[in-house]
Amino acid sequence: MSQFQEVLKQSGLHPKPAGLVLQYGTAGFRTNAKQLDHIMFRMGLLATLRSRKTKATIGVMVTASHNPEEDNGVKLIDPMGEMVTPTWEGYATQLANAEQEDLLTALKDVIEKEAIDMSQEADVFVGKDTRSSSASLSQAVMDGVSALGGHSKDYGLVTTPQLHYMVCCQNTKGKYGDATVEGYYSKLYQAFIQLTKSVSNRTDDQKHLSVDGANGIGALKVREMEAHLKKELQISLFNDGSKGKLNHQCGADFVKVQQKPPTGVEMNPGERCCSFDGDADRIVYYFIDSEGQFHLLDGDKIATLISTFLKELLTQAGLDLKMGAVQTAYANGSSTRYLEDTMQVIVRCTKTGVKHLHHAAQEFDIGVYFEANGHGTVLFSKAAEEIIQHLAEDANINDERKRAARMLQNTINVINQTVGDAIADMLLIEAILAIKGMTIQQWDSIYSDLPNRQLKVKVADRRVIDTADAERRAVSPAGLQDAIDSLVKKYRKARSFVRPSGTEDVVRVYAEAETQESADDLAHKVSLAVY
Ligand code: NG1
Ligand code: ZN
Repeated sequence: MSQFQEVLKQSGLHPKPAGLVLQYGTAGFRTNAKQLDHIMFRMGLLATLRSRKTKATIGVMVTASHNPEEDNGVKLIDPMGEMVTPTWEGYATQLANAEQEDLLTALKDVIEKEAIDMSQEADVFVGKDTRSSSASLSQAVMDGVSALGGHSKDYGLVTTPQLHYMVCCQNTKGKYGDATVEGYYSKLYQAFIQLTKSVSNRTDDQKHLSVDGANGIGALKVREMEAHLKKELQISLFNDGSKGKLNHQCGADFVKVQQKPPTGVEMNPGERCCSFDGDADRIVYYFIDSEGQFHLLDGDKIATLISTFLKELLTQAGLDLKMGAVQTAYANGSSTRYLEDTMQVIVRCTKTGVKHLHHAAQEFDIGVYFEANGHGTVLFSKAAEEIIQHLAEDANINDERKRAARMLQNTINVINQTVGDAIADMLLIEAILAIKGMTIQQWDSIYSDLPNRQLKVKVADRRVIDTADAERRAVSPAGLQDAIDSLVKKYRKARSFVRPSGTEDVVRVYAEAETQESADDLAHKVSLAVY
């Protein structure tokens, strides 16, 4: 039977509901799991084509991250672990929306446009999160791969960043690490142990961290990782999935947006806590102080901590490498000011969505990128990695320079350069706090966040809002930006913007101002202007 006949036959088992239209958004397709079976099958087809085109292994991750348990989603991962290109996002949308009888035509269209050699081998790595729908949906992806004659490897339950890591390892022939879950842990924990080994006299309190696993995949993976950490990090795991519902009243998104602790976590004053999201690519830290007040240390605070650490190491190592930080419009104004004015770090602002930040970060020797919501990582250019490695191996330099170069090397190894990774970021942050002998309170007090508020507004069609200047200004509908500007003028130290979400059918409103009351009030008034 020809490949196309097989596709036709198999696609009948994964039929598309007539008329259903979905869009490949900021994080792939994401919606109620019941609408996704045909999408998964078709993404299996597309990943197979992408693999043939790139002559490399492609990843397909089944997850809806921080969305509710009832939702699911799918995202393609390109050869170096990065997101697929905009052209292929377009193909994804075309394939997803072709009615059943038009599927082959849509498929052949991609093959023709991209001049794909169908005799080429195709390899697809598949991973899934803990949602109840993920098992059958990831099977649908694999059905799509095999229908088109590709090979799939099922990694089963993995975090999103673990699958990115596997794809990168496979395509760099092991240079990035072993493409196994064990290889991932061993790379990370060895770097963590190296980073922390010179820190003496750490008390049990300093080694202790409470982790909110969002009742998801991150919880399972933290458990697996823990055994390797040789008590250098002692984790109390909450929301491990044994009782609660995925992302419900817990997880990084809940904590960041609600600005309050998750349920299910026992918190004592001054203790470090962190929350992962549903696929463990985001992390935020927090604590309550002795007065019971909640303090959030989000992606911006994480970026600041990491940038400070790296800058100090570069100085100690005597290296003149260009370091930059990349943020989005959601970054707290105080963090941008601190990075630019106090730290003298170059800051770039991009549109929301990891691919934009990742891309901008690649322009530096060392690019630290974080979304305020806790998704982020550090990228080192190949040249920077080589310079650091040479220095670490140079017999003619003093101990301080050598120590700094080795720390930079271990930072490269502990961080997941393919994508934001809650586990990798957690290990780096814990190592930095240990090395600097810093408490979470001291970290928090590096700068004070401007009070802020994020709201969602349901509108008939969110696409009527068009933005410019890295989403900081609305260019349509006419008059909206003027309305926002005149509202902002009424508050001190205020800033506000609106943009259509790429993952939910809502418009997001962000406001910050000198007081929480002002930020809340401004966000509310801007929401009314959006209607
Ligand atoms: P949208 O729904 O486009 O705002 C959200 C996050 C993004 C990104 C994606 C993917 C905010 C304000 N937005 O996108 O930063 O993480 O989800 O998960 O946090
Ligand atoms: Zn996520």
